[in-house]
Amino acid sequence: MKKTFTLLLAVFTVSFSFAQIPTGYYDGTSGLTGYSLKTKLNQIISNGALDLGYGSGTGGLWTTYFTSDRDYYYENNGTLLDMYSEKPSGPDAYEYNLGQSTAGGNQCGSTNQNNEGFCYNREHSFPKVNFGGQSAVPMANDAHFVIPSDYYVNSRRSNYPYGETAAPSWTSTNGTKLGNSSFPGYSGTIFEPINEFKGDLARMSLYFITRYEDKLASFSQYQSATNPLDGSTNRGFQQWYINLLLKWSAQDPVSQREIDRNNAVYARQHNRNPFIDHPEWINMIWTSTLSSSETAAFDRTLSVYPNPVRNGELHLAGYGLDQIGSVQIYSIDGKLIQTVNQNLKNSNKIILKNTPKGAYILKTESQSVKFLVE
Ligand SMILES: [Ca+2]
Ligand SMILES: [Ca+2]
Repeated sequence: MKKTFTLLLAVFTVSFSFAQIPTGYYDGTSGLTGYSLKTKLNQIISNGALDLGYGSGTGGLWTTYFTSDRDYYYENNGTLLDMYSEKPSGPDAYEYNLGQSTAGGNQCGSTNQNNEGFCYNREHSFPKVNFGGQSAVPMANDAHFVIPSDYYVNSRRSNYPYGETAAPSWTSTNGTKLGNSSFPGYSGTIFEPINEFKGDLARMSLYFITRYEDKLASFSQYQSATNPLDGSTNRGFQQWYINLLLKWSAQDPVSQREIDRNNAVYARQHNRNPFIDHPEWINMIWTSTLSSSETAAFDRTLSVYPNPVRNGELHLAGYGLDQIGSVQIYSIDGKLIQTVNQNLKNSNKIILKNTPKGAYILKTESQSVKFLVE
Protein backbone atom coordinates (compact mmCIF):
# COMPACT_ATOMS: atom_id res chain seq x y z
CA MET A 1 0.00 0.00 0.00
CA LYS A 2 2.75 2.37 1.02
CA LYS A 3 4.68 1.49 -2.13
CA THR A 4 1.67 2.27 -4.32
CA PHE A 5 1.23 5.60 -2.59
CA THR A 6 4.91 6.52 -3.10
CA LEU A 7 4.64 5.62 -6.77
CA LEU A 8 1.51 7.71 -7.17
CA LEU A 9 3.22 10.59 -5.44
CA ALA A 10 6.21 10.27 -7.76
CA VAL A 11 3.94 10.27 -10.82
CA PHE A 12 2.07 13.27 -9.45
CA THR A 13 5.28 15.19 -8.72
CA VAL A 14 6.68 14.54 -12.19
CA SER A 15 3.47 15.60 -13.93
CA PHE A 16 3.20 18.63 -11.68
CA SER A 17 6.71 19.90 -12.42
CA PHE A 18 5.99 19.71 -16.16
CA ALA A 19 2.47 21.04 -15.85
CA GLN A 20 3.35 24.24 -17.65
CA ILE A 21 4.40 22.45 -20.86
CA PRO A 22 1.12 21.90 -22.73
CA THR A 23 0.26 18.21 -23.13
CA GLY A 24 1.54 16.94 -26.46
CA TYR A 25 3.57 20.07 -27.22
CA TYR A 26 6.71 18.06 -27.98
CA ASP A 27 4.98 15.10 -29.63
CA GLY A 28 7.08 13.62 -32.41
CA THR A 29 10.48 14.26 -30.82
CA SER A 30 10.80 10.86 -29.19
CA GLY A 31 13.71 8.86 -30.62
CA LEU A 32 15.13 11.81 -32.54
CA THR A 33 18.65 13.12 -32.05
CA GLY A 34 21.14 15.36 -33.86
CA TYR A 35 19.93 17.83 -36.45
CA SER A 36 16.72 15.88 -37.14
CA LEU A 37 15.67 16.67 -33.57
CA LYS A 38 16.53 20.34 -34.19
CA THR A 39 14.42 20.43 -37.37
CA LYS A 40 11.48 18.80 -35.58
CA LEU A 41 11.76 21.42 -32.81
CA ASN A 42 11.81 24.15 -35.46
CA GLN A 43 8.44 22.92 -36.73
CA ILE A 44 6.98 22.64 -33.24
CA ILE A 45 8.05 26.07 -31.97
CA SER A 46 7.19 27.86 -35.22
CA ASN A 47 3.69 26.39 -35.39
CA GLY A 48 1.20 28.95 -34.06
CA ALA A 49 3.88 31.42 -32.90
CA LEU A 50 2.53 34.96 -32.80
CA ASP A 51 4.31 38.16 -33.81
CA LEU A 52 3.01 40.71 -31.29
CA GLY A 53 5.08 43.53 -32.74
CA TYR A 54 7.97 45.49 -31.32
CA GLY A 55 5.63 47.86 -29.56
CA SER A 56 5.50 51.59 -29.35
CA GLY A 57 4.31 53.23 -26.14
CA THR A 58 2.92 50.35 -24.16
CA GLY A 59 2.46 47.52 -26.67
CA GLY A 60 4.42 44.53 -27.99
CA LEU A 61 7.57 43.69 -26.06
CA TRP A 62 6.97 46.49 -23.53
CA THR A 63 3.79 44.71 -22.45
CA THR A 64 5.40 41.26 -22.42
CA TYR A 65 8.13 42.46 -20.03
CA PHE A 66 5.46 43.23 -17.40
CA THR A 67 5.03 39.47 -16.93
CA SER A 68 8.31 38.00 -18.24
CA ASP A 69 11.08 40.11 -16.69
CA ARG A 70 10.41 41.17 -13.11
CA ASP A 71 12.64 40.56 -10.14
CA TYR A 72 10.97 37.97 -7.90
CA TYR A 73 14.27 36.16 -7.38
CA TYR A 74 16.93 38.57 -6.06
CA GLU A 75 15.70 41.79 -4.41
CA ASN A 76 12.26 40.26 -5.00
CA ASN A 77 10.65 43.68 -5.29
CA GLY A 78 8.96 43.39 -8.68
CA THR A 79 11.29 45.86 -10.41
CA LEU A 80 12.67 45.04 -13.85
CA LEU A 81 15.02 42.06 -13.96
CA ASP A 82 17.78 43.30 -16.27
CA MET A 83 20.50 40.68 -16.81
CA TYR A 84 23.03 43.38 -17.67
CA SER A 85 22.62 45.20 -14.32
CA GLU A 86 21.21 42.66 -11.84
CA LYS A 87 23.66 41.86 -9.01
CA PRO A 88 22.65 38.43 -7.67
CA SER A 89 24.54 38.76 -4.38
CA GLY A 90 24.06 42.38 -3.47
CA PRO A 91 21.89 45.42 -4.01
CA ASP A 92 21.73 46.57 -7.63
CA ALA A 93 23.45 49.86 -8.46
CA TYR A 94 20.10 51.06 -9.82
CA GLU A 95 16.65 49.61 -10.42
CA TYR A 96 13.97 50.22 -12.99
CA ASN A 97 10.22 50.43 -12.60
CA LEU A 98 8.31 49.01 -15.52
CA GLY A 99 6.37 51.25 -17.85
CA GLN A 100 6.55 54.65 -19.45
CA SER A 101 7.75 57.73 -17.54
CA THR A 102 4.25 59.21 -17.66
CA ALA A 103 3.15 56.23 -15.56
CA GLY A 104 6.13 56.36 -13.21
CA GLY A 105 8.25 53.85 -15.15
CA ASN A 106 11.78 53.95 -16.52
CA GLN A 107 11.18 52.75 -20.06
CA CYS A 108 13.38 54.72 -22.49
CA GLY A 109 11.67 57.54 -24.30
CA SER A 110 13.10 60.00 -26.78
CA THR A 111 15.96 61.21 -24.61
CA ASN A 112 18.77 59.00 -23.40
CA GLN A 113 21.96 59.50 -21.47
CA ASN A 114 25.42 58.04 -21.81
CA ASN A 115 25.68 56.43 -18.42
CA GLU A 116 24.07 53.49 -16.67
CA GLY A 117 20.83 53.76 -14.74
CA PHE A 118 18.95 56.24 -16.93
CA CYS A 119 16.40 54.01 -18.68
CA TYR A 120 15.80 50.51 -20.04
CA ASN A 121 15.25 49.56 -23.65
CA ARG A 122 15.07 46.43 -25.79
CA GLU A 123 18.18 44.41 -26.48
CA HIS A 124 18.41 41.79 -29.23
CA SER A 125 20.52 39.32 -27.27
CA PHE A 126 21.34 37.90 -30.70
CA PRO A 127 22.14 41.16 -32.56
CA LYS A 128 19.55 42.16 -35.16
CA VAL A 129 22.22 43.35 -37.62
CA ASN A 130 22.98 39.63 -38.11
CA PHE A 131 19.52 38.92 -39.52
CA GLY A 132 18.51 42.10 -41.31
CA GLY A 133 17.65 44.68 -38.62
CA GLN A 134 14.45 45.92 -37.08
CA SER A 135 12.31 45.39 -40.18
CA ALA A 136 13.17 41.67 -40.23
CA VAL A 137 10.14 40.19 -38.46
CA PRO A 138 9.13 38.12 -36.62
CA MET A 139 12.77 37.79 -35.46
CA ALA A 140 13.15 41.41 -34.36
CA ASN A 141 10.05 41.19 -32.12
CA ASP A 142 10.65 37.78 -30.53
CA ALA A 143 10.59 38.03 -26.71
CA HIS A 144 12.35 34.68 -26.36
CA PHE A 145 15.61 36.46 -27.14
CA VAL A 146 14.82 40.21 -27.20
CA ILE A 147 15.27 41.21 -23.58
CA PRO A 148 14.94 44.39 -21.53
CA SER A 149 18.26 45.95 -20.58
CA ASP A 150 19.92 49.14 -19.48
CA TYR A 151 20.21 51.53 -22.41
CA TYR A 152 23.87 52.34 -21.89
CA VAL A 153 25.15 48.76 -21.35
CA ASN A 154 23.14 47.74 -24.40
CA SER A 155 24.85 50.44 -26.46
CA ARG A 156 28.30 49.38 -25.18
CA ARG A 157 27.52 45.82 -26.23
CA SER A 158 26.93 47.11 -29.78
CA ASN A 159 26.79 44.08 -32.13
CA TYR A 160 29.57 42.05 -30.53
CA PRO A 161 29.05 38.33 -30.01
CA TYR A 162 28.98 36.90 -26.51
CA GLY A 163 32.28 35.52 -25.28
CA GLU A 164 34.82 35.46 -22.49
CA THR A 165 37.60 37.95 -21.91
CA ALA A 166 40.65 37.77 -19.66
CA ALA A 167 41.40 41.48 -20.14
CA PRO A 168 38.23 43.59 -20.05
CA SER A 169 38.46 47.08 -21.55
CA TRP A 170 35.19 48.08 -19.83
CA THR A 171 33.08 46.61 -16.98
CA SER A 172 29.49 47.51 -16.07
CA THR A 173 28.14 48.01 -12.51
CA ASN A 174 27.21 44.32 -12.22
CA GLY A 175 30.44 43.00 -13.74
CA THR A 176 29.39 42.54 -17.36
CA LYS A 177 32.52 42.91 -19.50
CA LEU A 178 33.66 44.09 -22.89
CA GLY A 179 37.09 43.05 -24.22
CA ASN A 180 39.09 40.90 -26.58
CA SER A 181 38.07 37.26 -26.66
CA SER A 182 40.16 34.81 -24.66
CA PHE A 183 37.96 31.88 -25.72
CA PRO A 184 39.60 29.42 -28.15
CA GLY A 185 38.66 29.98 -31.78
CA TYR A 186 37.94 33.72 -31.73
CA SER A 187 40.06 36.78 -31.00
CA GLY A 188 37.77 39.74 -31.79
CA THR A 189 35.90 41.96 -29.31
CA ILE A 190 33.28 40.15 -27.25
CA PHE A 191 30.66 40.95 -24.60
CA GLU A 192 30.68 38.78 -21.47
CA PRO A 193 27.60 38.67 -19.19
CA ILE A 194 27.94 37.65 -15.54
CA ASN A 195 28.02 33.93 -14.67
CA GLU A 196 24.48 34.00 -13.26
CA PHE A 197 23.02 34.67 -16.71
CA LYS A 198 25.42 32.89 -19.07
CA GLY A 199 23.19 29.83 -19.37
CA ASP A 200 20.04 31.94 -19.81
CA LEU A 201 21.60 33.87 -22.70
CA ALA A 202 23.18 30.74 -24.25
CA ARG A 203 19.79 29.00 -24.36
CA MET A 204 18.28 32.12 -25.99
CA SER A 205 20.87 32.02 -28.80
CA LEU A 206 20.34 28.28 -29.30
CA TYR A 207 16.60 28.99 -29.48
CA PHE A 208 17.29 31.56 -32.21
CA ILE A 209 19.12 29.13 -34.54
CA THR A 210 16.39 26.54 -33.98
CA ARG A 211 13.31 28.78 -34.29
CA TYR A 212 14.70 30.42 -37.44
CA GLU A 213 16.49 27.38 -38.88
CA ASP A 214 14.67 27.67 -42.21
CA LYS A 215 15.78 31.30 -42.58
CA LEU A 216 19.44 30.91 -41.57
CA ALA A 217 20.68 30.49 -45.14
CA SER A 218 19.04 33.77 -46.15
CA PHE A 219 20.85 35.56 -43.30
CA SER A 220 24.23 34.86 -44.91
CA GLN A 221 23.82 38.14 -46.83
CA TYR A 222 24.40 39.87 -43.46
CA GLN A 223 27.65 38.02 -42.73
CA SER A 224 30.29 40.14 -41.01
CA ALA A 225 33.34 39.69 -38.82
CA THR A 226 31.22 39.96 -35.65
CA ASN A 227 28.45 37.59 -36.81
CA PRO A 228 28.81 34.07 -35.34
CA LEU A 229 26.32 32.45 -37.76
CA ASP A 230 28.12 29.97 -40.03
CA GLY A 231 25.67 30.01 -42.96
CA SER A 232 24.50 26.44 -42.34
CA THR A 233 20.93 25.58 -41.45
CA ASN A 234 21.84 22.64 -39.22
CA ARG A 235 24.69 23.60 -36.87
CA GLY A 236 23.78 27.30 -37.20
CA PHE A 237 26.75 28.88 -35.42
CA GLN A 238 30.49 28.63 -35.98
CA GLN A 239 32.03 25.82 -33.92
CA TRP A 240 33.74 28.16 -31.42
CA TYR A 241 30.37 29.79 -30.66
CA ILE A 242 28.66 26.42 -30.22
CA ASN A 243 31.49 25.43 -27.86
CA LEU A 244 30.96 28.63 -25.87
CA LEU A 245 27.16 28.29 -25.64
CA LEU A 246 27.34 24.61 -24.66
CA LYS A 247 29.90 25.43 -21.97
CA TRP A 248 27.72 28.25 -20.58
CA SER A 249 24.56 26.18 -20.69
CA ALA A 250 26.25 23.39 -18.73
CA GLN A 251 27.82 25.67 -16.11
CA ASP A 252 24.64 27.71 -15.51
CA PRO A 253 21.73 25.23 -15.61
CA VAL A 254 18.06 26.15 -16.04
CA SER A 255 16.72 28.14 -13.08
CA GLN A 256 13.18 28.81 -11.83
CA ARG A 257 13.48 32.33 -13.27
CA GLU A 258 14.02 30.93 -16.77
CA ILE A 259 11.15 28.45 -16.43
CA ASP A 260 8.86 31.29 -15.32
CA ARG A 261 10.08 33.51 -18.17
CA ASN A 262 9.47 30.74 -20.73
CA ASN A 263 5.91 30.31 -19.44
CA ALA A 264 5.26 34.06 -19.46
CA VAL A 265 6.49 34.44 -23.05
CA TYR A 266 4.51 31.36 -24.09
CA ALA A 267 1.34 32.90 -22.65
CA ARG A 268 1.81 35.92 -24.93
CA GLN A 269 3.60 34.56 -27.97
CA HIS A 270 2.30 30.95 -28.01
CA ASN A 271 5.66 29.24 -28.54
CA ARG A 272 8.33 27.91 -26.17
CA ASN A 273 12.09 27.73 -25.79
CA PRO A 274 12.61 23.95 -25.92
CA PHE A 275 16.08 24.16 -24.34
CA ILE A 276 14.57 25.48 -21.10
CA ASP A 277 11.97 22.68 -21.07
CA HIS A 278 14.50 20.01 -22.12
CA PRO A 279 18.10 21.17 -21.63
CA GLU A 280 19.33 17.63 -22.39
CA TRP A 281 18.39 18.27 -26.04
CA ILE A 282 21.26 20.75 -26.38
CA ASN A 283 23.93 18.05 -26.25
CA MET A 284 21.74 15.62 -28.18
CA ILE A 285 21.63 18.10 -31.08
CA TRP A 286 25.06 19.70 -31.13
CA THR A 287 27.47 17.10 -29.79
CA SER A 288 26.03 13.59 -29.73
CA THR A 289 26.54 12.43 -33.29
CA LEU A 290 28.49 12.93 -36.46
CA SER A 291 26.56 13.01 -39.72
CA SER A 292 27.31 10.17 -42.16
CA SER A 293 29.17 12.60 -44.45
CA GLU A 294 31.37 13.61 -41.51
CA THR A 295 32.24 10.01 -40.64
CA ALA A 296 33.17 9.45 -44.30
CA ALA A 297 35.31 12.54 -44.90
CA PHE A 298 38.89 12.63 -43.67
CA ASP A 299 41.46 15.28 -44.29
CA ARG A 300 45.01 14.27 -45.07
CA THR A 301 46.53 17.46 -43.66
CA LEU A 302 45.67 16.41 -40.09
CA SER A 303 47.37 13.39 -38.54
CA VAL A 304 47.57 11.58 -35.23
CA TYR A 305 50.77 10.06 -33.88
CA PRO A 306 51.56 7.50 -32.71
CA ASN A 307 48.83 5.59 -34.53
CA PRO A 308 47.84 3.14 -33.11
CA VAL A 309 47.76 4.88 -29.72
CA ARG A 310 49.07 2.66 -26.91
CA ASN A 311 49.48 4.68 -23.70
CA GLY A 312 46.32 6.81 -23.64
CA GLU A 313 47.79 9.93 -25.18
CA LEU A 314 48.20 11.13 -28.72
CA HIS A 315 49.72 14.08 -30.55
CA LEU A 316 48.32 15.97 -33.49
CA ALA A 317 50.27 17.23 -36.48
CA GLY A 318 49.16 19.29 -39.44
CA TYR A 319 48.64 22.70 -40.90
CA GLY A 320 46.67 25.32 -38.91
CA LEU A 321 46.79 23.54 -35.54
CA ASP A 322 47.36 26.83 -33.73
CA GLN A 323 43.87 27.94 -34.81
CA ILE A 324 42.16 24.98 -33.14
CA GLY A 325 40.59 25.50 -29.73
CA SER A 326 38.74 22.26 -29.28
CA VAL A 327 38.54 18.73 -30.65
CA GLN A 328 35.99 15.98 -30.27
CA ILE A 329 36.65 12.26 -30.13
CA TYR A 330 33.95 10.03 -31.57
CA SER A 331 33.52 6.29 -31.70
CA ILE A 332 33.58 4.83 -35.20
CA ASP A 333 29.78 4.69 -35.21
CA GLY A 334 29.60 8.44 -34.58
CA LYS A 335 28.91 8.71 -30.85
CA LEU A 336 30.67 11.48 -28.95
CA ILE A 337 33.17 10.05 -26.46
CA GLN A 338 35.13 13.08 -25.33
CA THR A 339 35.37 16.83 -25.90
CA VAL A 340 38.79 18.41 -25.36
CA ASN A 341 38.72 22.19 -24.92
CA GLN A 342 42.36 23.02 -25.35
CA ASN A 343 44.20 25.55 -27.42
CA LEU A 344 46.46 23.46 -29.63
CA LYS A 345 48.74 26.44 -30.05
CA ASN A 346 49.94 25.68 -26.50
CA SER A 347 50.07 21.90 -26.67
CA ASN A 348 49.33 19.34 -29.36
CA LYS A 349 49.11 16.51 -26.83
CA ILE A 350 45.68 15.06 -26.05
CA ILE A 351 44.97 12.76 -23.12
CA LEU A 352 42.29 10.25 -24.01
CA LYS A 353 39.51 9.21 -21.67
CA ASN A 354 37.10 6.27 -21.95
CA THR A 355 38.72 4.87 -25.05
CA PRO A 356 39.03 1.07 -24.93
CA LYS A 357 40.70 -0.75 -27.84
CA GLY A 358 39.12 0.14 -31.15
CA ALA A 359 38.84 2.70 -33.93
CA TYR A 360 37.97 6.35 -33.29
CA ILE A 361 37.49 9.61 -35.16
CA LEU A 362 39.08 12.83 -33.99
CA LYS A 363 37.30 15.91 -35.29
CA THR A 364 38.26 19.58 -35.32
CA GLU A 365 36.05 22.37 -36.63
CA SER A 366 37.00 21.63 -40.24
CA GLN A 367 38.90 18.36 -40.29
CA SER A 368 38.63 14.79 -39.09
CA VAL A 369 41.09 11.93 -38.79
CA LYS A 370 40.71 8.27 -37.90
CA PHE A 371 42.96 6.54 -35.37
CA LEU A 372 43.25 3.25 -33.50
CA VAL A 373 43.68 2.52 -29.83
CA GLU A 374 45.50 -0.73 -28.97
CA1 LIG B 1 16.93 43.42 -8.83
CA1 LIG C 1 21.13 31.44 -14.87
